[in-house]
Amino acid sequence: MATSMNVDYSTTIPNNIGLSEDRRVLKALERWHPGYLNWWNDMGPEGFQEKLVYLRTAVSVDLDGWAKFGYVRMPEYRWGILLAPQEEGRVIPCGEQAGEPAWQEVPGEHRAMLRRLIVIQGDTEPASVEQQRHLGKTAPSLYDMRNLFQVNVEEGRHLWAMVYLLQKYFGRDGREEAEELLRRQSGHEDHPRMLGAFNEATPDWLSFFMFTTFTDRDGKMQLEALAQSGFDPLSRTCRFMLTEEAHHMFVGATGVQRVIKRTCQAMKEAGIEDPYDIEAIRKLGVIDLPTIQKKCNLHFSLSLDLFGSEVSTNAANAFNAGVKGRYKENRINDDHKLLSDTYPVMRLIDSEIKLVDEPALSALNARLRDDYVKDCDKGITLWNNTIRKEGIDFQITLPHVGFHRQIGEFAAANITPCGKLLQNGAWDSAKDDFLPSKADGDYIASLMKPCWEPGKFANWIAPPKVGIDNKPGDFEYVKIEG
Ligand code: BYC
Repeated sequence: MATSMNVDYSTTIPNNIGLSEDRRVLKALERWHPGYLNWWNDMGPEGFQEKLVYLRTAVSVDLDGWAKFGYVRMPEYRWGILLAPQEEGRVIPCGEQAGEPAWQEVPGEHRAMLRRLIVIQGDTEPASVEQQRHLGKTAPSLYDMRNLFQVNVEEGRHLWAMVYLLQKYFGRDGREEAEELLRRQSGHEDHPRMLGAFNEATPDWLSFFMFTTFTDRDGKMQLEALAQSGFDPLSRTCRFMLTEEAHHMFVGATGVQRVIKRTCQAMKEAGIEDPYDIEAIRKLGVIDLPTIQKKCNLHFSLSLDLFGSEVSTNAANAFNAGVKGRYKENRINDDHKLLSDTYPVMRLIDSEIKLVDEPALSALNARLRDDYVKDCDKGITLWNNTIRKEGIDFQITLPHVGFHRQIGEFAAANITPCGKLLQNGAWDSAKDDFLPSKADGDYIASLMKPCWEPGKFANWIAPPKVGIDNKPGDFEYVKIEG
């Protein structure tokens, strides 16, 4: 049975973990706080730190009514540490020790592995804020600007969540790692962020929507896997983070959907039927569907790299140790040990892509990635339904998993979105058909002009169906003046 926990707002750091009684951790977090605020001011949303933004803040971990809405200046956001309630009798869900009581403290033998996973997870959160910091200036509406900032402050809270685990459970090296999380920077030459996709630029709003569709969804899958950890504080932390994550993917999937809708509507108004008549469509000031497909190809492939190698001893060890489970581990009906099972993995053998049975333990990254691809299909269906409803003959598709990869089985190969292997020369000349070219980027950049009048939207994006917190269409989500 789950026990509920109230959130204490009396300390500088709101929490439901009894921080006021845990002086050591409270002190450590209070020491880290000014550095975090410096980081937020230097690397967080550029140009809007003093503005009032209509944000939701987590005030409880009860699924009904866990957030309250109100105007906040972002540096004054109450970044809290919130864990899902402890489940009595929870057990380690997988691996050698499956069925034993979940750990409430870090088991010595798994300390290094846990620390690494927590640091990697923590590193992605501030990275995304850094990647998106310049987007406010070109927001296509106050509604979108507010959603961007909501995502940003929550990624900040997710950093707090990981830093809490490091400070509470990893002593001195945890404190050092917490400092490093503020020191690394997305795209920095000397101290970049840890994973590839978090060092890429997010140059425009379509990229932001694709990122929140695809990369945040990797976040969801990784958090789901860590929510299955036998280390209970990590599991509880990730379970609450997942509540917030859902909104981020909503922002992404509906953002792209609204871009698509506006394009289709503009095409119809102008009597253009051919979605490949790019020149004519761009003259309407909207983003043509083939370019949207290229952006989808790019962000999907970058996000697939975040699953690591398809066949991985790191992944096998983490599962075997009980520190990272599979997606929905607790609902899978098997022995949760996988010692003699196999799993079919797509591999490149003698220049052919084949499904090969691999030991299931080593194939866990591939399995999580397969679950991710299925989950991505939901977003794609939403987009294609919109295109169909608008009566345009076009479909967005997910590219082949081997397309444009930097990590794992397909890193050395050139594979088209349809799954055809190309030689280097052929790839070089075909690349711009698959991925956004410089000209595509320049065109999208030319559309990125601010549109900040309440209730107004830039020409290239349709308004949302409903407002945030049921607010009316002309609600002032960000108070730009004053
Ligand atoms: N880039 O056995 P391998 C999110 C390294 S997103 C650079 O293939 P493993 C969010 C790997 O570190 C979710 N390096 O993979 C979204 C290792 O190096 P070392 C973030 C990479 O370890 C939006 C070597 O290659 N959370 O939350 O099984 C906004 C061999 O590793 C990459 C997590 O990722 C890469 N892409 O799996 C905000 C969860 N891939 O140690 C937030 C925690 C691999 O040998 N992380 N390498 O030097 C993990 O579970 C795993 O570490 C990984 C990699 C899935 C990342």
